[in-house]
Amino acid sequence: MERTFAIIKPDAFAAGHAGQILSRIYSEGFKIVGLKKLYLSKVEAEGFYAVHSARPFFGELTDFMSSGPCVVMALEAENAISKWRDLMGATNPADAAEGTLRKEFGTSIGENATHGSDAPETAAFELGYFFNGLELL
Ligand code: 3AN
Repeated sequence: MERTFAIIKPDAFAAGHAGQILSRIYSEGFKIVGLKKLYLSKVEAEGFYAVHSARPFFGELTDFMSSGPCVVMALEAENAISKWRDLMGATNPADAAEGTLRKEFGTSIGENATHGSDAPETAAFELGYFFNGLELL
């Protein structure tokens, strides 16, 4: 079993898609080990995306992630990291495959409905950024 970190981003939450995304998470066989709604500050979003701080879209990305409430989750499954990234689809919704969450709910490369860790090291950092151990029992 593996754990990954996932976000229902502010665009999808504001559009009322959290319920449908949670339904897909269950039907695809993930266990939701942790879940909370948060309204990130700009500084909290910058800390989360620090690895992207040199990218030209860093300001836009952290403005968007602090623009409204989101839902953060710890998901558990076999190969959870790749399984969740497969379910999300490509970063740009225009390139995402049919049936993926970003295809269905994303509107642009920035406002793409969901986030998922891309490797075990990033999953460990991201899970620890938002959840303490007692919240993931
Ligand atoms: P992924 O989330 O699929 O791993 P990354 O790591 O390439 O994608 O991008 C990190 C975040 O930055 C993504 N959540 C994405 O929405 C955002 N992003 C990537 N490219 C752009 C861009 N050109 N303009 C705005 N936001 C972007």
